[in-house]
Amino acid sequence: MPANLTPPYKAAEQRYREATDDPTRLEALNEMMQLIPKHKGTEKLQAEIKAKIAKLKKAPAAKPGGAKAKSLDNIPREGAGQIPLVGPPNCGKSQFLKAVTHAHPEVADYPFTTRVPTAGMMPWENVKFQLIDLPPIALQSFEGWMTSLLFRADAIFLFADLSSDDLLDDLERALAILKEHRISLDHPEFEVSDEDYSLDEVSKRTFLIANKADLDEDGIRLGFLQESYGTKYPIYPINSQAGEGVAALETDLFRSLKLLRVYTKTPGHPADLNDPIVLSAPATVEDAAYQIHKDFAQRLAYAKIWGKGKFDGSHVHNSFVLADGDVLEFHLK
Ligand SMILES: Nc1nc2c(ncn2[C@@H]2O[C@H](COP(=O)(O)OP(=O)(O)OP(=O)(O)O)[C@@H](O)[C@H]2O)c(=O)[nH]1
Ligand SMILES: [Mg+2]
Repeated sequence: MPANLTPPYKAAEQRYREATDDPTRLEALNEMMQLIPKHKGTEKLQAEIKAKIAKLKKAPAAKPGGAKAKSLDNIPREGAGQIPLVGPPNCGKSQFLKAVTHAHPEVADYPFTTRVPTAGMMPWENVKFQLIDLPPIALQSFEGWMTSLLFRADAIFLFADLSSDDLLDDLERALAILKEHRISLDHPEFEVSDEDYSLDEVSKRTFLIANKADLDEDGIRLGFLQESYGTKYPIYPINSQAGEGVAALETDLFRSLKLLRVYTKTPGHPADLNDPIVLSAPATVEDAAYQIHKDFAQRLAYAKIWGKGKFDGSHVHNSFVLADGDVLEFHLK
């Protein structure tokens, strides 16, 4: 996401992507049009929003009582990021979810076991990421709702099966199917420029899980994977049955998403360090207030701050840029 799209714009875009009916979509698009920073870098995106508004205004209203579309993609976002588990059949996506969360997806030693999404929370330090187990990415199992879910993802965990001699072909096939649905999986440091940003295409930062590492004892298949994908993705050899190899992935995920945690306190009381507000860096005092409540940001006069390299309790204004670990005490107008 381009850095200069503001939190209110992003929130409106999120509402657009999550909308399941046209009036809500139209309302969100109008809001996005009002909120989008107006400069050359967003001209293409502005034109796209305008075109979508025009199209929706022309579209006939849905007939009341018509069949309701399935909305399997509609999983409310929780925690510090929503991360779908993506990959060919039988590579251990459900087993991974089972190993790192409290969820109980069906795991079986044959392909096409998973048919509907299952969410689970993966804890890391004092934050949690929401993982979503999906049906495999294959022609016979790919459904429309998966596209919208993947469009909204904060990152992707892509799976390869180290027990299979076909792992490279299987991965290539899955990536080609995603590409057909205008989803490209990219390097974690890849940033989409303003000019390339479009509501109809996405590029997602991706972490490649080389699963079933226990079944590749000599590391030969891992070597093939590294040769083909090592410059494109960071690769994590993992044994999902034993839950081994996950720590490096979790730490890199937090860093790569460029997240930071700030804590709030009320006067005379310490902050609750178990309950951070998680923000995308760079983030300001106003962004933190906005995350608590939209109105809160508008009513904010100033904040007091505690943190590394800061004088305890010094006053800061709304545009002050926060660091991971800062503690804030909000004062309203
Ligand atoms: N040895 C070993 N087996 C694994 C590992 N991860 C998964 N498995 C096994 O691989 C098989 C497939 O696992 P699933 O988690 O159902 O695979 P999936 O990717 O969810 O499959 P679909 O739902 O069909 O897409 C099961 O028999 C698992 O027990 C692993 O790390 N090591
Ligand atoms: Mg599965």
